[in-house]
Formats: sequence, structure tokens, C-alpha cells
Amino acid sequence: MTSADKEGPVPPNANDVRLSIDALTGLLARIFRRNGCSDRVADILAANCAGAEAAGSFSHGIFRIDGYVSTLRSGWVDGAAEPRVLVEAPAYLAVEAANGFAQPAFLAAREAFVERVRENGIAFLAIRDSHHFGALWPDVTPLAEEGLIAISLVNSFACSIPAGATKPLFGTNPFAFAAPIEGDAPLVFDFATTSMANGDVQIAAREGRQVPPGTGVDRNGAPTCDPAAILDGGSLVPFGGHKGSAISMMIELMVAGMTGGRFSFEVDWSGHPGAQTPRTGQIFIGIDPARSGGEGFAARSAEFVRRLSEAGLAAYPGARRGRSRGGADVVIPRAAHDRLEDHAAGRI
Ligand code: NDP
Ligand code: PYC
Repeated sequence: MTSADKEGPVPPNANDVRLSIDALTGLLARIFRRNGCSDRVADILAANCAGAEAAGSFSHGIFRIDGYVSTLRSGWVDGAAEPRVLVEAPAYLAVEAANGFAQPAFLAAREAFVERVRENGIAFLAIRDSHHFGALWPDVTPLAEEGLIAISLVNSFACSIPAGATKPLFGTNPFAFAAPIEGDAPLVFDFATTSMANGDVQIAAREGRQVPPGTGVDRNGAPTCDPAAILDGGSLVPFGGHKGSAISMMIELMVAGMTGGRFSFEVDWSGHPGAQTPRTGQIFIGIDPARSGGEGFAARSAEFVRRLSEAGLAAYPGARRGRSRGGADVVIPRAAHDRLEDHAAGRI
């Protein structure tokens, strides 16, 4: 199953294990701690990963744990880094993530960032020298739940050929947007700007499935539906031809340029076998619609999504996840669960 399949957990059978999100989060946190993360970082990464699994974002759920572990063991990332928040200007904050994960760096600056968004109507946050290996919607959704509009961008590692070019240069470069909707879950979209997230290509390869035409090319530049050929010397392509390519290009410029971090093509983990987390940066733009002439923004948004529904849209992006928040159990394959337990106990 891929993250495009949004049916949620199926009832468990003998080959599955059902556990609460809290239990899964606790299990994942033990793995992160065992592999060098501070308690704080372990809890934050575990919550992101368990939340993605529970929401059906499988490309950034428990599938990623092997990659986190091999990266931490390779010494490429510092799981106990202490982020430093710097005020660059009244509406501009920077966080020095010091080769740590991006989510703890963001949370270190979150309160000051929200204060500045409310004071100025808009604020910018640039996270430098960070690793993001998870879904972005958990970063932006809580800001919209507080009534703010939020955009977050991350660049990753060179695995996507710009439209019209011949060599990979861009990352899968996710784009996340969240906006408040009065009386309902925020509208949130969050996706890779490639035809498919690299994680989903890896899952397809592992499960022996083909990917749709237009996903990527092999090492000779020939279009292929074989995920292994895309991963092994081939490349993804941006979604939507030159349009997605331009958005991916903007993300490279906005993230690497504004944080002073690496472009995706500058990520070089060759000295750290096993490393998988891109060492780049992340940016946030926060807007307080109440301060920018949009007093009725959330109410107008509610009217907007009502019209979307009338036009036939079953659910706006983010509604499904937002309305089913909390509580639901997670069902995962027993083999995957046993592997997590082995990681947590240090048996692998
Ligand atoms: P998807 O293609 O699954 O698209 C997800 C977004 O599109 C969600 O907002 C989803 O809303 C919405 N959506 C999905 N299907 C539909 C549909 N049929 N109609 C309308 N809206 C739809 O995302 P990706 O596979 O590209 O990315 C998955 C995750 O991977 C993201 O969370 C992203 O942040 C993460 N990622 C992280 C990277 C990193 O560097 N850290 C790199 C690349 C990706 P809803 O949730 O409501 O279904
Ligand atoms: O799935 O494309 C991806 C990805 C890259 C970095 C983290 N996730």
C-alpha cells in the first residue's frame, strides 16, 4: 500500500499488530534514544513518524525507521544537537540546528515565531543545517489550528531531473501549506514536488510493484516504470513538467538560499555509509490573517470549502486527517512490529 491509499487501518489479523498511537510513539522513541537521540529529540521524531503511520502517510511512517537508525549510526546526523534560536530582524528568525533534526529546531523557535507572526502580521523562520526525514504536515497543521496561515518548504538530495535538463539536481522538495477553516479541521496540503516521493518509490521496489508511467527515468535517461531502475542510477522527475519543476526550483532557492544551507545537489554523505537523511534546511512563512486585512479569513475559508463540497469534492486536503485526529489505533504488519521491537531492544 502507498501513501496514496487513504483507507486507514484495516482490522488486524494474525499477521498484524494493533497498537495505540501512544504505544507506537513510545516504541519508536525507545529506538531513537537507543541510537543516540536525546530524550527530547526522540520524542519529537517518534511523534512525527507514528503520526504519519497512523494517517496512512506510509512513505514517512515506520518504513523510515531503518533509515533513521542507519543514519544515526553512521554519525552523519547529531541526534542530540541543541538548536540555537537567533533573532535576525523583527519578523525574521533563524535557527542554527547544528546538524540536528529540523523538527526539534522548529519547536525550539516555535513560540518566538508565533509571537512575531502575531506582532507583525507575517514572519519568516529559517532553519539552518538541519535534517528532515519526515512528513511536513505535522509541522504546519498546529499553526493553522491557532488561526495562522503557514507555509513550509524543505529541500532534500539530488534525485530529480529539472524539466528540460538531463541530470538530477533537485530534491523531492516537499511543499506544505496550512490554513484555518472556521469550525472545521485546517485545510492542509503537503506533498513532494516530484512525481512521487522517493520513499514511495522505495516501498514500490520493496514490494515488487511497478510505478506509474511518468514517474522517472533509468540510468540512461529512458522513461521507466521499474522503481529499482529509478533508484539505482536513475532519477525521479518533477510533477507536472515545467510547472512542478519551477516550484521545486523555487524551493531550492528559498531553502538553501535563505538558510545558507546546502542545495540538494551539494548533499554529500559519501563519507558516512548508511546515511539517508538530507542535511539541508527548512523554512517557514507564517501569516496572521487577522492582522493583514483578512478579519474574516477563517469564516471566508469555511464558505470556500462549502463551495468546494457543493462542486463535488468529497473532502478538502487535510479534512480526513484533521477530523479523525487522536485516539485511533494503528495496525501494522507483525513482521514490521517485530523489527521495531528488535531495534528498540538493540537486537539489530
Ligand atoms: P501525496 O501525493 O500523498 O499527497 C499528499 C497531499 O495531497 C495531502 O495533502 C493529501 O491530503 C492530498 N491528496 C492526496 N490525494 C489526494 C486526492 N486524491 N485528492 C485531493 N487531495 C489529495 O504526497 P507525497 O507522496 O508527495 O508526500 C507524502 C509525504 O512525504 C508528505 O507528508 C511530505 O511532506 C513527505 N515528504 C518529505 C520529504 C522530506 O524531505 N522530508 C520529501 C518528500 C516528501 P490528505 O492528507 O487530506 O489526503
Ligand atoms: O520521500 O522523497 C522522500 C524523502 C526525501 C527525504 C525524506 N523523504
